[in-house]
Amino acid sequence: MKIGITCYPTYGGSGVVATELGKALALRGHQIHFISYSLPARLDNFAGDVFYHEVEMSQYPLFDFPLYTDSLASKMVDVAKYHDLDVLHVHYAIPHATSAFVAKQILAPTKDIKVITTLHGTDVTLVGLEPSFLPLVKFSIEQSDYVTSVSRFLQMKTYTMYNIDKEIEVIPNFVDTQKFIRRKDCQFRERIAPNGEKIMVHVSNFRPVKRVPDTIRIFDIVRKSVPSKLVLVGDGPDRSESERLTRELGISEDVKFLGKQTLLPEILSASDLMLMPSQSESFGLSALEAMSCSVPVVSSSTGGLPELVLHGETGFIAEIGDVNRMAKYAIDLLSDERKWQLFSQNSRKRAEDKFNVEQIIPLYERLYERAISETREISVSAK
Ligand code: GMT
Repeated sequence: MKIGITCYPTYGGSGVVATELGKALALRGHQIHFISYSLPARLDNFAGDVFYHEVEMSQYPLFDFPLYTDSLASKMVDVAKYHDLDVLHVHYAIPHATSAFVAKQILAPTKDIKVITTLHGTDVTLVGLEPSFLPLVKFSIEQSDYVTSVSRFLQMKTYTMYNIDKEIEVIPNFVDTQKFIRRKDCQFRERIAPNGEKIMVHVSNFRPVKRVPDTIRIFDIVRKSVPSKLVLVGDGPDRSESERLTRELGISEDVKFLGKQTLLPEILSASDLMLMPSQSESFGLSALEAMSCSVPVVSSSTGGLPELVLHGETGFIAEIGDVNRMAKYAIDLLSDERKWQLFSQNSRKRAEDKFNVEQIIPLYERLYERAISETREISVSAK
C-alpha cells in the first residue's frame, strides 16, 4: 500500500508513534510518504521505502500568521496525486485532520483518497476543546473515513466531550521490544550512579501537563530513604522552573537534566524506576518504552495510564498530585529487591504480550485495507 503520514515532527509522543509506524510499515513492504514541516525526529538513520516531503511555507507581508493548514493541504494533494497514495493517515487532529479533509475534497473529482485520523491526547483533551478550535476539530474528526484513538480512555473522552457520531477504533500505542530491551553492563549507569545508587528516570516534553516539579518532589522524598539519583530526559517550557526547584531543594548534585536524547534504550536500561505523575495522559508512550526495558512505573492514575500500568504488578498508580503516596510506592519498590525483580519482569512481559510492534502494526494494516476496499471507482472520463 502507499500511505501518506502526517505528524508533528518534534519530540512529542504522537510524532514518535507516527514515525515508528511508518518505519514498521516500510519494513513490511509498504511505501510510506511523510508529509510535515521538518524531518520527523526518529526518521534519521533509517533507509527503506520511505519518502519525506517538506511543507513549504510562503512568506508574504500580508500574512501576519503562517498559513500552515493550507500549505499542508496543498502538499497533501500534490503527494497524493503524483505518488498515487491510497491513504492519508494523520496523527494529532489539529490541524492535520482539517488539512486532510481539504485535500480529500480537492482530490475528489479524480481520486477517492481515504483519510484516517489517529487521536493522541491533547488534540482532544486540551487544545481541541478551546472554543476557537472545537467546531473545526469535531467536524474534521467526523469527516475522516476512519478514526482511531490510542486508548479506551481517549475513545470515551472523544465521544463524550465532542458528542461525536462516528465509530472510534482503539489501536493502542506500541513498542519495538527488540530495540527497547534492557542492556546489561550499562556504562551510563556507572557514570550516573558510581556508588550503586538507584536511578529514577522521567522522560517528557516538560509541559505543565507532565507535572515535572512533582517528579522532583517525589525524588526529594525518596532520596531521604533510598540512596538514589534522578535522570530527566527531554526539554520544554517547565525545564527552567524544574531546575530552579532542584536548586532550591539543594539536590542538584543528584538530579541530572539531560535534555533531549536519542539513546533512550541505553538510558532506560540503566534505570530502576520511571516516574510519570502527569496531570493528563491519554496513553503514556514513555512509560511503555520504560516497561519494555524492564523498568517498573510509578504514575498518576490519570487518563489511559491505568490501561498500561497495572497497579501492584508492573508498578503503582496514585491520585494526581499525591507526591507522598507516589514516593511511598517508589521507596517500597526500590528497597525490596525481590519485589522489584518481579515488577520488572511483569513490565517487560506486559510490553511484549500486549503492546508489541508486531501485534499492533497489523491492526493498522487491516484498517488501511478496509478503507481502500471501500474506495469509489472514478471513471476515466472524470479524470
Ligand atoms: O504529551 C505528549 O507527550 C505529547 C503528545 C503528543 O500528541 O505529541 O502525547 C500524547 O500522545 C502520546 C502518543 O500517543 C501519548 O503517549 C501521550 O499520553 C499523549 N499525551 C497526553 O495525553 C498529555
